[in-house]
Amino acid sequence: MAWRGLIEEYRDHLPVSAQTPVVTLLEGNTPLLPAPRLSEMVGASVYLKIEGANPTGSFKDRGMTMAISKAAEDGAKVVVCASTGNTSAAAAAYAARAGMTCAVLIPDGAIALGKLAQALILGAKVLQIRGNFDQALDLVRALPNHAPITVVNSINPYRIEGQKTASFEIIEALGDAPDYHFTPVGNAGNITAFWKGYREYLAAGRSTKNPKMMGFQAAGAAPIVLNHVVEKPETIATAIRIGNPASWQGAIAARDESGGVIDSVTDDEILAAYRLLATHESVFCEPASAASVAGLLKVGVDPGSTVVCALTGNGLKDPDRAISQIEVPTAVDATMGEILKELGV
Ligand code: AN7
Repeated sequence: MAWRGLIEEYRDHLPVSAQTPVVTLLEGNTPLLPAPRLSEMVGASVYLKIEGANPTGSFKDRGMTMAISKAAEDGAKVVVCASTGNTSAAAAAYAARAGMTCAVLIPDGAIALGKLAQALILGAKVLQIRGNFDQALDLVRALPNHAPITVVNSINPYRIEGQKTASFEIIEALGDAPDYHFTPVGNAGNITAFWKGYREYLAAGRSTKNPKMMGFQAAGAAPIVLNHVVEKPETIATAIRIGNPASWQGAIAARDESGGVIDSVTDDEILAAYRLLATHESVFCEPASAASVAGLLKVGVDPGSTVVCALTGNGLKDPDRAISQIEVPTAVDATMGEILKELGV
């Protein structure tokens, strides 16, 4: 049977009813791709959860189908989010599908070009604020006090509900939970949701164990690792350039309850993992996503264990970063002689 989107597929595990108008772009059901070369490097069975295969190119679609469906059920006409980019693209897409107005607040000049293009072409009202993500989120939190508007950031609990379904899919694909789950941490909704999904499937008898939750922040934006707010977060992984995560407590709980780790990786480590994923595993993800694999390469795992790394967003989101990592070819003459000379074959 054809995939019906994650609300229909996981209805029994989600806070929806027959009255909920389901707003879906058939998100979810993303590949869990074996990673043979990484597996050899770390001495374990490594799988990549390709969340960039979602309709708008990131895991945010999972939370957004829930948030917008519930907003529609409540009769909302206008939704808003603060975003480092992917949430704004997802909110714009699902709001457009539901016939709602979507407003997004993004940090001026600090989101990847593909994400800005998406939010704009999908018809969102985009406000680039002179400030960072944390300031944008503070404004968004307060907006409902001033106007009839529904916040669809992950402080909206329906977002976490949708995002937890990625863990259900992982357990179904592997036949059980993995031993370790590596994921990037920005606003920390993602690690909170993955952990909720694993716990719920264990409680439902669908798995026999929970994984250790391994979260990785960028070194210049690592408030949870440092145990204090970072006023001026900096990293090339703009998706996770966040200094005061909304789901901070959720991330701590995931770490402590699972016996896991929240650590940081440098921009150089992130970029090395980003290139390695492309050249060794044929996966072009965005830099923030590569933080999970950078984390795996940094801390390692017990030999022979089963490991899932969440690759949260598509590489095409951030074309500028990809181009900055390679040597851009110069033009050659359109003759066979030139082509053969250049190819060296
Ligand atoms: C590709 O879009 O926060 O820890 O506003 O886009 O749940 O925040 C994006 C975050 C990882 C971190 N990977 O997830 C936003 C936003 C990618 C992301 C994260 C984000 P959270």
